[in-house]
Amino acid sequence: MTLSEKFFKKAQQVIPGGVNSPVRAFKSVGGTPPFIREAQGATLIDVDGKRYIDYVGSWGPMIAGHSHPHVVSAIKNTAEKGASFGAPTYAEVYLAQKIVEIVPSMEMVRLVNSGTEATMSALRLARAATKRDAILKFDGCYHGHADSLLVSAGSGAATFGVPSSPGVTSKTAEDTLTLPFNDLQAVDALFLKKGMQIAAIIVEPVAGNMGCVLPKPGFLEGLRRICDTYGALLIFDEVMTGFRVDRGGAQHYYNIKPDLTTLGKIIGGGLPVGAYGGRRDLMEQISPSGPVYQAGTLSGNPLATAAGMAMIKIISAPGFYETLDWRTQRLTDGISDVLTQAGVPHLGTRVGSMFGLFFTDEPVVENFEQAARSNMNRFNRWFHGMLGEGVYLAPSQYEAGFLSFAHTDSVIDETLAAAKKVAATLMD
Ligand code: HOZ
Repeated sequence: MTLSEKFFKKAQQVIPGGVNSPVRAFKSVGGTPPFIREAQGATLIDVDGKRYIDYVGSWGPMIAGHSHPHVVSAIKNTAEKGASFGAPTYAEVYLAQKIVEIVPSMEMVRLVNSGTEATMSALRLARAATKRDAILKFDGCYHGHADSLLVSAGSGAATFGVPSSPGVTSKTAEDTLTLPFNDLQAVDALFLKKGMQIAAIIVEPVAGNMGCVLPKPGFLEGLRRICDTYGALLIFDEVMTGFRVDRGGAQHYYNIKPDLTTLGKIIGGGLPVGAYGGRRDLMEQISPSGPVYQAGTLSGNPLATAAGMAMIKIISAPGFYETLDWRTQRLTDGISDVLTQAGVPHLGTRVGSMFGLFFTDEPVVENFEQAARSNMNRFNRWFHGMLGEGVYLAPSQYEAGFLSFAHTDSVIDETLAAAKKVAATLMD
């Protein structure tokens, strides 16, 4: 029995499913998740001493690679001066200022502790500002685990076949309208009927929780137009895409201005963080400047803020995103080549350093239904094959992959050599 197996067995006695976030349990792919001992650069090392090239990157935050020395020293230096005060610090202002400077639509920002907190707070604000109850989300998009967002959700909810969770009251679910991602006609038709009841459209501008699914040309622009026509707010959930697909996020990449944006992951440098922000007239409705209540003891936590600031400095180096972009292109092209050579039907997707791979015959994957039609069995064999070769991919077809700056050419070569071996076994 490996140490990971021992730990997993013990964990299941005291933690539901043995994990603190469902997808980590490997339930859909089977087997035991490696328990991680440490990580450096592009590499994870598990408790049994096995090394993996990591394409999960803590599900997005580790864009500079694990244990980047600048992030580590920012955390160390800050910890020596106190971990939390529950009182304002200047570092929060500095981070907020940086975010507002970099993300085109954000005039003000409130720091919170997770992406879930960010999305649920943004929705509360949208409802308060528009005095409407309903929201529209898209099937397979995941916006955290707040009640109103656990309807037709992606990520773990889709992976485990419970996209609409028990425990969410039917009254709450009623206010969450859902449509297929990328179906602008359906959005137009819904707004024609119910437009004046809808407070907001919330969308992952690049969906990263049903695999990586790109917006069709015109889709995001169409959402903007519809929101403007009906006085609804457009919320971009950029927890995953923010500072990832581009320094200014998907909104900069696609040149669309949402009313509100949610962030997380990279802006905490690997520590727990979230943020929501946008138009000043909206954000000024947040307590204590306005009546919409939202609070948190650890919000703007000094350690998370310091790690986030260090991370933003690293990613602001000239050429950072260009380098990530071509390295990711090299990786995804390389994987596609070896799968094609082995006769494995597949479809690769990518924006910046975020990527996906569907084992499918279909020429495009534009929504959850198409993503769900891909060959899960083949994905599982791919996943375990790669893991066996020392490449750690997300353990679900419904997740995206992430590359970091530490994934150098030689790391990518190593990955492609593993992919070639595994691809050769997939059609047996
Ligand atoms: N739902 C997260 C990714 N989309 C997984 C988070 C985790 O397990 O850490």
